[in-house]
Amino acid sequence: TIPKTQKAIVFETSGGPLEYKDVPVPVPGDHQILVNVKYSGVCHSDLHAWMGDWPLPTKLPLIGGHEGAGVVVAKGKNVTTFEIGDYAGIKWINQACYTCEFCQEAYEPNCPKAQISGYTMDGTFQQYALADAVQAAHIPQGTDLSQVAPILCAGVTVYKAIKTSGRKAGEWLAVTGAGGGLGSLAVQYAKAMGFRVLAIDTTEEKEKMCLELGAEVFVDFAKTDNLVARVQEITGGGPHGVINVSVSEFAINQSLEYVRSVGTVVLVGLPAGAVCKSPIFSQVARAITIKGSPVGNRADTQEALSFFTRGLVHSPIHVVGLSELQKVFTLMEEGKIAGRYVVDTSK
Ligand code: 8ID
Ligand code: ZN
Repeated sequence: TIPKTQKAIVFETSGGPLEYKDVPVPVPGDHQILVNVKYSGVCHSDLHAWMGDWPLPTKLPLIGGHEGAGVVVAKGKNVTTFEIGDYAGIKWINQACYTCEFCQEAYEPNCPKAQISGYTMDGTFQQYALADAVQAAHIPQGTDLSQVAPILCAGVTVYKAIKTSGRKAGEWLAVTGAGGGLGSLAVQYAKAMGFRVLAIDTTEEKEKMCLELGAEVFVDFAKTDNLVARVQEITGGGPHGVINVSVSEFAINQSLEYVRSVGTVVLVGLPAGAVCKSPIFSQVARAITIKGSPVGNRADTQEALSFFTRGLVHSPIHVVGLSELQKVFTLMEEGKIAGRYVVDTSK
């Protein structure tokens, strides 16, 4: 039986108090499933949403979260692709229109009518959350729901970003922010896809983790005087591609300098108010490509999940109760998280 009320983390104003309290359990619309969220990853985008630091307003009051893994407990009358008891994943893109020019070409993250979990609608920092049945991810029975949660945003996003780079197996791929949530998965997807991975981040804990996850080299940005020269030296002229998942304008602009000629820089991390400033002479003469990459579509999601299900990537997670979300945001703000925090909604 589905309860009438449930626990959630709610904020009324941007950056305002995160209240752990009872809220009503939502009722699914005709096209929606109601998911009993067991675990939700905590993405740095949730911190941006709470702070309200992007030029896109959130719904207020808001229940954040967009890496939710759980069990379908109810569904609307038009839903034919999920049954009660199925495992489902709630992603950043909760719903799209499927008719605009972008949806027609499967660029659902660019749909102007897309609904975003934990941003334009309530997300997964609650025990029961809604998802559009077309957009919700199908997760195989028997999957560890705490482990799979980060794949639903971090995994999909970095897998898509690596594909977007258009780079080939055997080439060097640098990852800035390699020790964080997206980065720790980017290192593994890149390795599984045949790249030589150069991980950039700081602290010995993140260095150890990145090397264990398959990075060939780790460069500590806080301990390296001339990072551009060091990265070019290690890679014999610069990495062929860079996946920027750091929350640092400085790191992103630096990647334009050390990337190899004819290389590709992919922008994923979204530091507030940041500008990517590419010197035109250098970009033209060195034939550098710069691409932006927002999450992924349904096919990217199922592909990214398949890498996980086959054991090619795993999530380096720390599990805490949903009630401790504030603590997780504080650690994230301080750059102290190696891997990903996942909240257990039952605590
Ligand atoms: O669809 C998208 N484009 C998308 C999807 C999901 C997340 C974008 N994001 C964005 C988030 O909003 C956030 O801005 O990607 C960024 C990273 O998210 P995350 O991985 O969840 O954040 P994290 O776990 O805090 O990791 C960030 C890492 O960057 C490192 C930190 O040490 C941390 O490990 N870092 C920083 I800050 N400065 C650095 C620097 N100069 C750096 N690493 C290398 N060089
Ligand atoms: Zn995210």
